[in-house]
Amino acid sequence: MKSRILILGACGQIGTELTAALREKYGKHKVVASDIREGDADMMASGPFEIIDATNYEAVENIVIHYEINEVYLMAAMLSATAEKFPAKGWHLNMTSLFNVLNLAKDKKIEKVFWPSSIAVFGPTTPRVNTPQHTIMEPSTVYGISKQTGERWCEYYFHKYGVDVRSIRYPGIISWQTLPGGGTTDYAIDIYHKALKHNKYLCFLNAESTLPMIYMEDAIRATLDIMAAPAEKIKIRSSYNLAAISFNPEEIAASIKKQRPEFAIAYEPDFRQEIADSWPQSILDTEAQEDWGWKHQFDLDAITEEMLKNLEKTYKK
Ligand code: AKB
Repeated sequence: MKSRILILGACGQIGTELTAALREKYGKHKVVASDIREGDADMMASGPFEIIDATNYEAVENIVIHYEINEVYLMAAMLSATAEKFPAKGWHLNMTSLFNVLNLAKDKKIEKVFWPSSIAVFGPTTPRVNTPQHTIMEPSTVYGISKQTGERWCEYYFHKYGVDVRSIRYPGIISWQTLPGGGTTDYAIDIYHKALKHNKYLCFLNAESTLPMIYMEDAIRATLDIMAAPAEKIKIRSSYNLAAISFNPEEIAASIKKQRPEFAIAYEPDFRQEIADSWPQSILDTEAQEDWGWKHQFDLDAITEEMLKNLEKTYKK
């Protein structure tokens, strides 16, 4: 029986830690990592790795056949801020890679797909506080439009072709191992780096920009849990709301100041402010809790402690 996993976009922020977690859970030879460039030394040494462009159907299909892959995690994507600068490239990467994977599953070349959606599927007309699973969705960013369209296609492939596709609407993800690239929520990682390096941070969002966020360890656990759940438990085949915590730049700065009283924050909002203003401030995730038992563990102060402790070690190396 085929029983191998392929991660497309394994060298990105989520892909790096997801690869490590899947290799830990299933064994290193069961998990093939891939990206358009080589990963760091840990990634390359810890199991099979292939250079693949996720938008190239034949390249992905060849790897699926060669390694007898049955599960694909499609983590390659262009995030909100970068996709505003390169709309056509963002659309191409985010949609073509998804169709490639959905079509492999439709043709029974793979059995299960994980595809990440985002809080970016919501827009300025969505209720911003306690945003429910089912609500108005009129995204105003290229990234959000691609994620909302992707959700529709996932649901369509499930209903029409029986594709076992599972998805989460990730909030902003906070992690110390790999830097994010091109997102609007990236400030919530950069702030910890700058706190350690300079004791001050110039934030590209204003003080009141409350957004839903999650610690990487929680996000990885949610991803493993939704993929391990029995198929009948996954009742939503577009994408699940996933909540953890919500905070604004002033609140994260206050959390850092508890450990580093001399830390200072200033604000200089740029084009990303408009993106943040179009997204929810907090999310309701009743369906994820009820269907597959989701519950977050890390609150803001626990995240701050983990981030400062781990980044400090990294900078001392
Ligand atoms: C971004 O900021 O673009 C991402 C996201 C919320 O999906 N982190």
